[in-house]
Amino acid sequence: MPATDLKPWLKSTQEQVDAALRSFLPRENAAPKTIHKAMRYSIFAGGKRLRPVLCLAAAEACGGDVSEALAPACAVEVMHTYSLVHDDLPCMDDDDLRRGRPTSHKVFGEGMAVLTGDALLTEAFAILARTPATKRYSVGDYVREFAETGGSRKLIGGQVLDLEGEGKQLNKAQLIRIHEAKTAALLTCSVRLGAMTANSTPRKLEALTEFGYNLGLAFQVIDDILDVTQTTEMLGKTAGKDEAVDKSTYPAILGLDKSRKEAARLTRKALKSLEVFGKKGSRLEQIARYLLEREY
Ligand code: GRG
Repeated sequence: MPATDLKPWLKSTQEQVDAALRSFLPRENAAPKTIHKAMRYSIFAGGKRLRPVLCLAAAEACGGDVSEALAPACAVEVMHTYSLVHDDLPCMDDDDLRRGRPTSHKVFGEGMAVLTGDALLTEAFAILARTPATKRYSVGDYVREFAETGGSRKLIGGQVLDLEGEGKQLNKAQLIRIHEAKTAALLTCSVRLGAMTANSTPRKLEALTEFGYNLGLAFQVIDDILDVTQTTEMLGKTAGKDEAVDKSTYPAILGLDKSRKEAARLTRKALKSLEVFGKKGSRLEQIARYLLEREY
């Protein structure tokens, strides 16, 4: 599949996901209006929809009907958005901007932003529960997979390690533990849920687990690199200067050059686990290559 196919496919898939999100989420004028407005404000703030795209591409790789994977694709995006809303709170990262717009707590106030995150996480489960069961996987299997990803051993656990590591110089192993939990876990869950809707064999599910893990780590390394290169670009400095480098990032620990090599190595590992899918895995392959080359 030529790489030029990816952009139009990404655009139409993102539109399909947005339309599904609009229909699954409570309407903006449903009472009480403020919370529904706040939920939609963060969901429709211009995210890349990477997790839903991965979920749908994984269903395709396993020979499934992509429409059956729309509910989990939306559920992972809604869980992701909840984590961003809470991560931006004054008691966490205290960020003013997200997806290029003022953060939820800046627009709606801190209390409402806490509730917005809570409501998004809860609605994510309601959306997930719409997923049709298959011969191998029940709705209970989807729910367990999803709950474990959002729980204290993955997303929340990663945030705990992040909070505890604040201001400290972390080593590479500690950094990987945070990124496994904060980033790789939800990417892995996205591809696994997509595969489960396609009644994936255990072997293919395992291959996608490997893929999601390595892609997730690669994505985070690339994100860290972009943070440094874009910040230095913005400040008109030479990329790699120490003052632009946060202590607990890959570039801070490995340097920019080694971080780029690490991202390429992890992407190669991810691509290797797609071999079992033959041509059907080419969409996932394109996405992995695209992420490695992305500039935003
Ligand atoms: C439960 C508060 C709480 C946190 C859990 C996932 C997480 C831990 C926090 C979210 C913040 C964060 C920086 C996560 C790392 C993963 C990452 C690079 C997120 C950004 O994902 P993109 O680039 O964002 O896909 P868009 O906006 O495109 O969806």
